[in-house]
Order: sequence, then structure tokens, then C-alpha cells
Amino acid sequence: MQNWQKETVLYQIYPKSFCDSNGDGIGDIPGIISKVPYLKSLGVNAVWLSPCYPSPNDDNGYDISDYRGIAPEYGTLEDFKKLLDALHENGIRLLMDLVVNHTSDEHAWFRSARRGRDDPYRDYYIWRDPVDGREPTDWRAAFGGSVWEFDEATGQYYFHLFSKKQPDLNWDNPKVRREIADMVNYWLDMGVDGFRCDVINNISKDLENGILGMGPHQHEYLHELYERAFGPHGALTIGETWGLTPEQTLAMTGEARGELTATFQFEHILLGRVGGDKFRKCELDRKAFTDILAKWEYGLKDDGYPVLVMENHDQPRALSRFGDEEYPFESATMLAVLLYGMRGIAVIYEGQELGLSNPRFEKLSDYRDIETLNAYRDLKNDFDEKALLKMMNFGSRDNSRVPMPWDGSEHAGFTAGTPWIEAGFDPKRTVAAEDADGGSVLNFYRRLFALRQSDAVLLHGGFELLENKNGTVLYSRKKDGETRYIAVRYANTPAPLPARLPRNAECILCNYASAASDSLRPYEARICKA
Ligand code: TEU
Ligand code: CA
Repeated sequence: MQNWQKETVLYQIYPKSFCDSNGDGIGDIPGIISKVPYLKSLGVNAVWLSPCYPSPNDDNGYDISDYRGIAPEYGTLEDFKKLLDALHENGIRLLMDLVVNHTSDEHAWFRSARRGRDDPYRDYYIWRDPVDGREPTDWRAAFGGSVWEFDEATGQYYFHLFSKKQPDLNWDNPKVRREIADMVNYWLDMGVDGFRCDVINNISKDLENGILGMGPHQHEYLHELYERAFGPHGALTIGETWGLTPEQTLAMTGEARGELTATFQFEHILLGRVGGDKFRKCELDRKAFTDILAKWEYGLKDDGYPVLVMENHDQPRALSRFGDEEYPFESATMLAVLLYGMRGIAVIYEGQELGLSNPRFEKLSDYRDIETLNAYRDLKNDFDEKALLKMMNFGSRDNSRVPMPWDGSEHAGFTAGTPWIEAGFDPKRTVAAEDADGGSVLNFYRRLFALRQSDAVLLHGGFELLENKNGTVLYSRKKDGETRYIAVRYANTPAPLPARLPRNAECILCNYASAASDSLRPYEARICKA
């Protein structure tokens, strides 16, 4: 793993919602280009661009119909190359989203495959005969319904982990693996610096034994792709892998493995939900939040590299999930220090740096996301509209997909037209308002990352959790005889300073105007130098 990769601060852009340059209400690549100076001002050094390939948008671009194109609503390939150059000129690398567990059902491969059982592309996908006239198994898809969709024309079912418009590719077919490697090289040869790899731990399956991911060839296929494409380009690759253990992560990202650079883990994201169900809220175990992050710091401390994340396009806003709306500035900045004071690749999702809360959707017809709409369909007989709206407000992915708020004008400066999606926004929590306010979350993020990226101890130092009880957290980072202490009050009440924080430690960053000598205030966060 090259040093630049270990020092990555990755900013995720959801192109549809970031910035619209031509007034059609849809974000686009020229809009992103216009905001490169803003990205530079954040101190990020890499961008992860969610899919901008041609797509029918059944799952907003995670259903790709042409892996080598740019969706016309986002712009042209020339626009994309201009964005790549603009980012590189500003010292910012670009990662694309690699979505190769499945394609769109409108991809040429699938359109061909469904023409007949002997079509040359048939085995690019997973087909099964009916069993007793029904779906081969009773497995459920991620967006509801069966994983099997019947294809009348050929009398077989095809397999889809996600929507029926997202048929899974058959990675056991060497032709598929060669096509994907060639496509990856197409983008890397163009100058793209790497990929975020969508549900990459699902590419190897063993359906006959009910294994839908981490199948028998998982490492073999990743290693092959590394040898053919990632490795020769020195690409930064970050896998999206739900539900792995640290040991499984090391087996996929260890230096000698030749597979991926790192992977997202989401174990802490599952907290505050009944049985991990994203639409059912329960009390958030704040102690567990820190304990889980620490578990992964320890689990990956030698041969792995954690990925520090608390928001993305699939999750509600972190302030609403893990913070305290009564203390928006303090708790948003506390979460940032708690998370990014740790060792790992830091990932920020568009708007997170503003301390945004979930927007308020007043009615169910305001939602756009297939996961939310299907959940509403599946739940509407069990709950009344009011309860359903509350559940969707809590868990919907649209919470983080409303337009990025640039200023207090109509539609938050996102578009001169009508946004494809919209919910109320807070005119005080926009880039313009916070840019002008030295005490804003935005300017705190700038100070935090300016410090972090200049401090080898914070970037590369070892981690040790020293205290995590009754809402007070203390951990240390050590390197070459230097120590940093990160002290955090994850509670809305004050408390004495942690006993193990050296009283002569110098406070080098604090989310309060000054660091009191004997206590931590509600949601106070400090980085101290011993
Ligand atoms: O997400 C993988 C995934 O499993 C998520 O859909 C997650 O299960 C769900 O959002 C939790 O509520 C990736 C992409 O990030 C997501 O946007 C896509 O919908 C999905 O894969 C299919 O490509
Ligand atoms: Ca547009």
C-alpha cells in the first residue's frame, strides 16, 4: 500500500445531487467541475464519484447499461476527462464506482442473453429452471421480493440480489472476468486513480449451497482482477463489503494478498436499529459505537488499513443517526474528531462537512429511492401512513440524496430548475453560510483535516483505547515517541477530564472556544499533544 493511499481523505460525490449546471434539475459533471475549488478548500485529496455511467436509473446508476460511457444527463466523456484533469491539477485523485456484481437488465449483454438459452451471452448471467413451477428458492432480494425473476421468453428464472432490473453477473464465467478486467483497464488507462468496489464480496457465490457471497472463488477472482488491472496501475481500490470480520478483511486487503487496498466496514452503522433493520429505530448504544471502531483499529493494526466512514448515499445523515440535534455543532464536530482522529482512510460524504441533519420529507410521494418505495410497499399493510412516514424519515437513503445545499436561494443553489428530488433545507446550513462563519462545522472540518494531514502521528500512529465509559472516551495515537490524545465527551452532560489524559498535554484542536482545565463539556472533543 503506497503512502499516498494511507493518507487519503476521500470525498464521496453523488453526481445526481451535487451541482446542476444546466437547469434540468439533475446534478452533472460540469457542475462538479465548477466546485473543484471548494473541494480543494476542504483539504480532501481524492474524490469517489458514485456511478455516472449510462443507466435507466432504477437504482440511480447502480444499474449500469454501458460500463464505458457517461450518462448523457451527467455530460459527455469529454466533460469527464475535463473533470479528471481539473481534479489532478488540484492534487486530487479520482476514484470511480465499480459496480460489477450486476449490470442493468438494459445492458447489451443481458438484452442478448435473454434472446435464448443458447445465446453467446446467456452464461454471463445466472439462470435456473423453475422448481415445481416456482422460484428455485425462497431467498429474498435486498429491495424486497424474490431474488428470482421469471423470463417468459426462455422459461427460466434469472438471479438478482438487488432489483429485478439488476441481474447478477456470473463471475464463474471467464469471459465475464475478462470483460470486467478490460473495462477496468479502459478507465485506469484514461488516468482514473482507482475504484470504490460495489458489493464486491458478492461476486463469488455458491448458489447450490445457499452461499450468496464470499464464495469459494472470492479471493481468486479478486486476485485475478488485481493482476490484470489494479496492480499494474497502482490503483487505490476500496471494497464495499457488508458483514465481514477483521480477519476476512485482512484476507482481502493484506499487503501480500494482491486483491484490494482496503474495504469499508459498516458494523457501527448497524447500531441504533432494531436487528439492523434500517427502518426500525431503537436506542443508540454510544459506547458500542466507539468500541466497534476500536475493534477494527485493533483488528487491522498490522497488515490492514481501516476506512473511517459514518455517512454515504445509502445512509441517513450522521448527525441524525449518531449525534444530538440539541447540540448540532458540538455533536457533529465531536463525531468528526472521534472518527477521524483514528488511523485509516478518511471518507466524507457530500454535505457531511456541513453538519447536515436528515431533511424533512412531508409526504411519502416525496421519496425517490427504490429501496424506500419498495419498503413502503412491503410495510404499508402493517403500519399507518404516519408511522410509515416516521420509519422512512428515519432510514431512507433519500435522507442523504437531496440536493447539496450551496446557499440560501431557492433550491439551495443546487439548480436553476426543479430538482429531481427535494425536501426542506436549513438556510443556515449551506456552504455559503458556513463558509462565512468561522465557528461553523465546515470550518471545523477544514481545521481538523489541515491538522490531521500535517501530523504523521495522526496519519500513521498506532491506536490504543484508554477509556470508554459513562460517555467519556480517551484514546491515544503514538509514533516515534510522540503521542496524541483524543478526548471526547459523547454525552449531553459535562464530566471530569479522563484520568489518563496527562494534565500537561497541550490542546491542539478543540470544538469549544477554549479547553477548560478540569472537565469536558457536552460533546466536547479535543486533540492533545503530550
Ligand atoms: O449497496 C450495497 C447494499 O447492500 C446497500 O444497498 C445496503 O444493503 C442498503 O442500502 C442498506 O440499507 C451498494 C450501493 O451502495 C447501493 O447504493 C446500491 O443500491 C447497491 O449496492 C446495489 O448496487
Ligand atoms: Ca444538469
